[in-house]
Amino acid sequence: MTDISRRALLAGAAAALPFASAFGAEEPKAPGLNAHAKLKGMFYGAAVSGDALANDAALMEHVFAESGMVVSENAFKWSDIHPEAEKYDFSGADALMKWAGAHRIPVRGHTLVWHEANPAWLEPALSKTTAEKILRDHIKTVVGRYAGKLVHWDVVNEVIHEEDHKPLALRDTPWFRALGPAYIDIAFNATAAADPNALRVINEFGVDYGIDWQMRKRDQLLALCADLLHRKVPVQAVGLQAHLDAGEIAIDQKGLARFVADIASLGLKIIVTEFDVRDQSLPASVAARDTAIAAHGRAWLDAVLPNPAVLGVLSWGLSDRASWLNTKFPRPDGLSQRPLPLDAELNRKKLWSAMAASFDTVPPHGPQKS
Ligand code: 9MR
Repeated sequence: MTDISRRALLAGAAAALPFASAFGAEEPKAPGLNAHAKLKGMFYGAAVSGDALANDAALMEHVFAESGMVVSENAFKWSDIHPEAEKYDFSGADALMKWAGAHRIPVRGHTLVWHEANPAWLEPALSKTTAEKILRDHIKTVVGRYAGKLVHWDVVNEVIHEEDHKPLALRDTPWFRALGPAYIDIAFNATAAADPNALRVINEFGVDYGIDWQMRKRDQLLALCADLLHRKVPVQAVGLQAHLDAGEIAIDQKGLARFVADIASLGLKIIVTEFDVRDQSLPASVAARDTAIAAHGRAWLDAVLPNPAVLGVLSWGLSDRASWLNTKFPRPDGLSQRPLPLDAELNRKKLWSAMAASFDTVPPHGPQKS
């Protein structure tokens, strides 16, 4: 029996007995974050990079131990999966599907429409006459290939940007310029047609804090969702990215909980899709950073998770050994950030405990479907 198939079998056993370890003496014994989430009818999962999948077996073992869902950090984006107009490259996406299938871990798809991570050919190719067919063909091909295998799709990503002064506060993107707001309807309808069973998500960032622009963005996201639902566009869930900043103001728990309740009252589910807590404005002390990060993350989760419409939480990576934040928001002192549940040596941090404790303290959400 290969190591992978042995683990796949053990995963089933571990799922049946959430507090029984499936591992030998050298492996973590305490239940993973997903076991904590699962007891409350939710899931925990992590984004996986192609590099981790190909080169970091130790990290992937921990992904397996902690996760009840995975998402590819980049492999399903246009730049990876559709690099030339007439050429798809499924190699990265298929590699994650293979790993997840062997480990019996559900996979979510990210993302079908975004203004970033697009191949060079795309923007010049989009015009009023071509864009709809390009979008429909891409979705039919990509969603169709993984139909019945992916549990969610982030259909559109980061479509709100009030500074662009467009209707419904929509972002001015190549898709918007070619098709107007209708590109969102087209994307959701095409996804529903290609895989009716994958949960269709509108994914957004910058709605985490009670600061002016984020409070307006909460209202803009709610208004957009209400408009889509009113016009029978088949959106089913809101993805809250939750890229938090421990140096930001305190979490407005009441306002945040109300925002989540407002999403739920539209009949939409909620998924925390890209949780991490950056620390680039905090002093260097690791102990102080870890404490602040854990408290900040816990405050956010404690406000959001009690809502029964919340299906689960994914963090954007599992271990501090690889995070986008060190490139995008480097610390002035050059130290690595500590945004994720495991440290760079794959040890559980205070943030891990805070996440587990947040799952432990919410009322059960009822049985999980996916
Ligand atoms: O973490 C991702 C990084 O590796 C990529 O270079 C980048 C561009 O594709 O995207 C990062 O992930 C983003 C996600 O897809 C959407 N929300 C924000 C994430 C961080 O930038």
